[in-house]
Amino acid sequence: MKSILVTGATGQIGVELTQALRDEYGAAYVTAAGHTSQPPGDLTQTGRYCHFDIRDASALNQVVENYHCDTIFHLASLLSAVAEAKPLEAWDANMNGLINVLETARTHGCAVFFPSSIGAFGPETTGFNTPQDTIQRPKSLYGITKVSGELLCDYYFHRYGVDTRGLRYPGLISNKALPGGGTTDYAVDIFYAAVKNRHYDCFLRGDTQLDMMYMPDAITAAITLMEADSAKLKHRNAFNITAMSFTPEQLTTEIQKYLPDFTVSYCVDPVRQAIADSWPRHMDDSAARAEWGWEAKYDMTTMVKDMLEQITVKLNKKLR
Ligand code: AKB
Repeated sequence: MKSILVTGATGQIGVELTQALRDEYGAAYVTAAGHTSQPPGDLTQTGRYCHFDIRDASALNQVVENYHCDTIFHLASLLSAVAEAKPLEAWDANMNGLINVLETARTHGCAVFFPSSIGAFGPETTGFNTPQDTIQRPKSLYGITKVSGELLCDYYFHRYGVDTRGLRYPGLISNKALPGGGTTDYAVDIFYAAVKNRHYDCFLRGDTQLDMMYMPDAITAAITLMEADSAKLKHRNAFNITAMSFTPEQLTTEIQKYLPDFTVSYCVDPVRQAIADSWPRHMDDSAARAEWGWEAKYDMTTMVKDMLEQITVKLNKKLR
C-alpha cells in the first residue's frame, strides 16, 4: 500500500482507520474522503480530505487518478437501522457506491477493502459459532447489500483479478466518532449515558446477545488483512472475525463495577430488535485465524475499562 484512499472517512470506523493508516504509511499517502464539506477537524489537520458523493463515479475516478491511489478502503455505507428507514437510498448508496469503487479499482489497478457485517446473516443461519461458509438469507435491506457486496467483491477478483479483501465485522464499540444508525449502537451510546447521566434507555431487550468488537481490534484486522500474503488467502472476502459476545444486561453489570449507581431501563424498538434477533451471537473466526493470523486483543472486561476511561476524559467528567 503506497497511496491509500479511505471512503466514508468521517464515519465510526473511518475516523480511526484513517488516523491509523496515516500513522503507519505517512499522512501524505492517505487521502480521506467523505460526503460532508465539514469533516471533523482531525481528518483535515492530519492530512488530505476530499468531499464527494460516493455515487459520483467520475469524482471518485478523479481522486484516485490525482493521488495515484493503489488501495481503497471503502467504508462509505448506510447502516442497518437507517437502511430500514430508507431502503431505496440505502440500496443506492451501498450498491452503487461499491460498484463505482470496484470499477475504479479495475481501471486503475487498486486493491479494495470492503467491510461486510454480522448483518450478512439471517434467522436461518446458526447463531452461535456461525460458520465461515454457510447459509446467508438476511432479512434486512442492509444485510442484503452486505451479501451482495461480498459476492460482487468475489466476482471482481475472479473475473478481473482485482485484489478485493474483506471482513464480516460484529458490532463495533468505539469512542472517537459516534456510529450512525446501526442496531449495535446501544453498546456505544450506553457508555456516554452512563458517564453523563448514570442512566440509559436501551432500545434492545436486555437478553439480546450479539457479537461485538472494540475498535482498536477492528482497525488492526483491516490493516493486517490488507497486508497479508495473498497466496495464503483462500477466502479473501468476508472473513468472519469476532472478539466478545454479550447482552445489554451483561454489559450493564460490567459498567456497574465502575459506576455502581448506573441504571438501565428498556424501551424496545421493534425494528432494531427484529434485526438483532436475526444476527449471530458469535461467529466462528477460525478461517481468519488460520489464513492471516487474526487474534483479538480486547475482551468485554478490558474494553469496558478503556471505554469508561476514554469517555470520562472526553466528556471532562469523573468516574466516581
Ligand atoms: C449495524 O448495527 O448496522 C452495524 C453492523 C453490525 O453492521 N454496526
